[in-house]
Amino acid sequence: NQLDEDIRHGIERGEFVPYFQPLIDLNTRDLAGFEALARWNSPTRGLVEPDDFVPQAEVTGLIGPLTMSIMEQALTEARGWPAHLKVAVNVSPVQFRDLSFAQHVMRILTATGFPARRLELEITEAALLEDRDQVLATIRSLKSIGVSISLDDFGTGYASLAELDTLPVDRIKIDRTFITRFVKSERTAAIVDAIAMLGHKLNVPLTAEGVESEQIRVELSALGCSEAQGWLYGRAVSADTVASFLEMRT
Ligand code: G
Ligand code: G
Ligand code: MN
Ligand code: NA
Repeated sequence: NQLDEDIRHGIERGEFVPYFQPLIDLNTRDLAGFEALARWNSPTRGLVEPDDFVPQAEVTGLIGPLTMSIMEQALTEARGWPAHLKVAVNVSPVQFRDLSFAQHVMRILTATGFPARRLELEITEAALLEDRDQVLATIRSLKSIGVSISLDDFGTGYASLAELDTLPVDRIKIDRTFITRFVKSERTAAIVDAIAMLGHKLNVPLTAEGVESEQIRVELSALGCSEAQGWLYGRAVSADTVASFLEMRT
């Protein structure tokens, strides 16, 4: 189909680029790094958001090359940033089932010279549903070279709490639907409380996504959330915008 063809050619022509959304350390209130979010700079469609191409690319297998291209560009950019900043990259569940994925990541780390310990890969709970042993093997080999793994969109997926028990994740990202609602709804607040408690007990730090107000930030800090991301701090912006922002601060 046309979309598929356009995505394929778009990858070849370098139309897919990373945008970057700031991650804030809630303890120091300082910038902790950025999450890379793919954007499609299409000559015919304009600037396209992931919801309009990621699902299609997952079906056709193009998500692999697309994400690796985003990762490589993001790490190339990030090499010029201050050395304490990390980069988070979204990885599709299908990629975690690919036995060569960890090697691809290592190749990109070597090629870009970006340190593994500053790279965080975000997986969603859906990754855990199929081929669990393979997914675990991939996670283990990535962790063995120093890459960290975070569980994205937590609370909306299908992973049972029992799976969290055996899954070696370094961070949990609370889905933004909970965060945007929780100051307005006691039920949602109870759920966020429970997730915060879970993070503490499992000794896994939490990131809150979708932080849109100072009031939400205060409540999350009180709950012991260590990192935040959202429009309160900034939307995803181009690499050039990040570069000039970072230059201004130093
Ligand atoms: O920026 P936006 O909120 O539209 O991104 C929506 C979602 O799209 C992200 O949460 C992430 O799950 C997915 N996504 C963004 N960039 C990439 C990418 O490079 N690779 C993969 N596999 N998913 C991505
Ligand atoms: O990886 P993930 O699918 O969570 O990507 C983050 C998505 O969340 C992006 O599509 C981005 O546009 C969106 N987003 C980021 N910050 C906020 C926010 O503060 N509020 C809302 N409503 N959406 C946000
Ligand atoms: Mn994400
Ligand atoms: Na998310």
